[in-house]
Amino acid sequence: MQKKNRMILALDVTSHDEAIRVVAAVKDYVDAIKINWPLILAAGPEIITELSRVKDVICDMKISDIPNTNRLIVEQAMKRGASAVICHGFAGEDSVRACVDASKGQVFVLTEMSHPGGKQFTAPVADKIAVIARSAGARGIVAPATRPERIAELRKIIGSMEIISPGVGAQGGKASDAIRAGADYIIVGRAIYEAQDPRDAAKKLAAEARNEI
Ligand code: O7E
Repeated sequence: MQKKNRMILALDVTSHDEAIRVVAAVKDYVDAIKINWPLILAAGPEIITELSRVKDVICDMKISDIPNTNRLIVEQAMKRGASAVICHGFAGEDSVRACVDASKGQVFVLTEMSHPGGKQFTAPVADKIAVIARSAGARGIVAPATRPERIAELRKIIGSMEIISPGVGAQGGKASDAIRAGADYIIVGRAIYEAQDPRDAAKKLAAEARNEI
């Protein structure tokens, strides 16, 4: 993933053709595409391979199982062309390590979730999860753009590992705040793919993210 636009597209659309249309419109303004269950279930896992021909694909299955099952999931995603995967940290360090091993380090570990409910269970343990991500050898963490002060705190724990940050736009976070707090990339979904002009929306958000280096 080339750090050019500092933005990752969250492609949570539920049709193959819509996914391809959105990607064609915004590909110049995003550095990677994150796909989650809605698109994988709607379009089939072949969509990973198809999109990987256009951009780096991050498979966001929020993997959170025992180590052996995690390994099997990650192997399938990587085999189909994923550049990285996202796992939860609450299943424990051995489960995170299984993802790290199966992806050769290309894992982002989810720490504190961006939605209001993220404060209930993920926030109190987010610092510990960041420590696990670091000691397991993950590539980076996921931290909330809706609480930029938490991005800054988590940055102190993980040092130079990467931070990717969802919650910009539809969830109320601001691209420039997240980048200024220490995020390497923002993750944006609805504010782009539900916009009247997705290309223009992506262009503006990428400009905001880039200008806050
Ligand atoms: O709100 P949107 O439409 O911009 O979409 C945000 C995307 O980020 C969506 O795919 C959602 O599943 C994801 N996300 C969060 O919104 N909050 C989190 O705490 C974590 C994620 C996530 O993607 O985790 C892995 C990056």
